[in-house]
Amino acid sequence: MSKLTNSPRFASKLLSSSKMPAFTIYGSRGSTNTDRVRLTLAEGGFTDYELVLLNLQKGEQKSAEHKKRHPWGKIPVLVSAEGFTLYESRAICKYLATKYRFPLLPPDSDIEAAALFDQAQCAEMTYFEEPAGRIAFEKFAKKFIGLPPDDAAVSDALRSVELFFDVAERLLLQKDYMAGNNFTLVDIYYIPLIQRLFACGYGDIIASREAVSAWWDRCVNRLAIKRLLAADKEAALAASR
Ligand SMILES: N[C@@H](CCC(=O)N[C@@H](CS)C(=O)NCC(=O)O)C(=O)O
Repeated sequence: MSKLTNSPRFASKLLSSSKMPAFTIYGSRGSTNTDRVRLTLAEGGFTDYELVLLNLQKGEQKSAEHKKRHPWGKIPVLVSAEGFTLYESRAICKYLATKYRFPLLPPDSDIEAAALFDQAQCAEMTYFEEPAGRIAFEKFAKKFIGLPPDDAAVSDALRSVELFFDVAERLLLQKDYMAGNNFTLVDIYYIPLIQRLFACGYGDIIASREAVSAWWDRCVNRLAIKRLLAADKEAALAASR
């Protein structure tokens, strides 16, 4: 287990300050679910937290200690200075955006906008995450555990992701972002797995669709997101040298 500061540079120095951070995020290097939370914090400009990295290959997420934080033994988990514990990346992102007032959610007073946000979040979780996650697992994660990808599973998942973005293309011709005309958490939710699609050589799924590609550019060209992604890329390169 290693403790990092929240510096935009993923590989940063050990905490030396005695001041208690507002909360700790238990995550892992290269975890798309952890990155969803890190991107939310970066967009909110929030830095008063500690990132504790668990080594998934060593099974640190299944330790009795971690299972007290996450009963299914997964990451990410947030533990506040007061001891409030929360798991599930999207629940953590929404909690953070609400508590620290990041402008990433529709106002509660706009019932229709809030419902459209929920709808967009459900679409991302139901139709996108599973096939995109399968591709990331087969083509990316399996490399690190020395297993070959299941090519049939990849082809099947690719078909589902293509179909998903055919629909998204039509929707994004009518609006700038997934939940409407404002950038929200739902747009952030897509970023880590789409990055994996690019890393696995499937970026054309995004680039070949005009409205989807324009949406993606709008998302990744946001200053805070661009900075975090660039710092992670640099850290990953340094780690591979
Ligand atoms: N739906 C959960 C998924 C959590 C999850 O599957 N995390 C992965 C890392 S990205 C994990 O902990 N894998 C290790 C394991 O399953 O043992 C979320 O959004 O937080």
